[in-house]
Amino acid sequence: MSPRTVITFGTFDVFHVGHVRVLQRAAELGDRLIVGVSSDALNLAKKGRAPVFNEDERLEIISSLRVVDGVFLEESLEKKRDYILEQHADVLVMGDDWTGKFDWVQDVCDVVYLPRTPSVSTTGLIEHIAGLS
Ligand code: C2G
Repeated sequence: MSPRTVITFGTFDVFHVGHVRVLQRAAELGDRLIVGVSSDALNLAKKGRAPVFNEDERLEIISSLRVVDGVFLEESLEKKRDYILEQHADVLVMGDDWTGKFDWVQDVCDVVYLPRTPSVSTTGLIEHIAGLS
């Protein structure tokens, strides 16, 4: 049987334990894990602010993880199906803040939403460090 490829996407800015856990749990669903890291431009469009760490730094961080087998730059949410086909992915994994949002790729792969780790977020960390919370 051919290896089962898992794909997931995210900005992974100000890398934290919620990111580690979703990547570990995604990796457990298959034999290899490929991660699409959101470009700086996509993050700006999605969240209205530039990431703290730029896309090259975030790609470097994610590709250094033991559970990650490959990375690429995600430039558009609408290209999700193209990325899945290019990477020969069998299953798309996303955190449950995205529940239902990517069901439209179910014609090309399985789609799994995993529960988010509570009480930690990039936005919360930025506000904490900035002294706002
Ligand atoms: N995550 C999590 N628990 C947290 C925070 C994040 O499980 N406490 C998960 C998210 O659900 C997501 C991944 O970590 O699956 C990356 O989170 P973000 O960097 O916030 O990703 P996002 O900017 O939402 O980008 O194509 C979709 C996007 O690229 C997702």
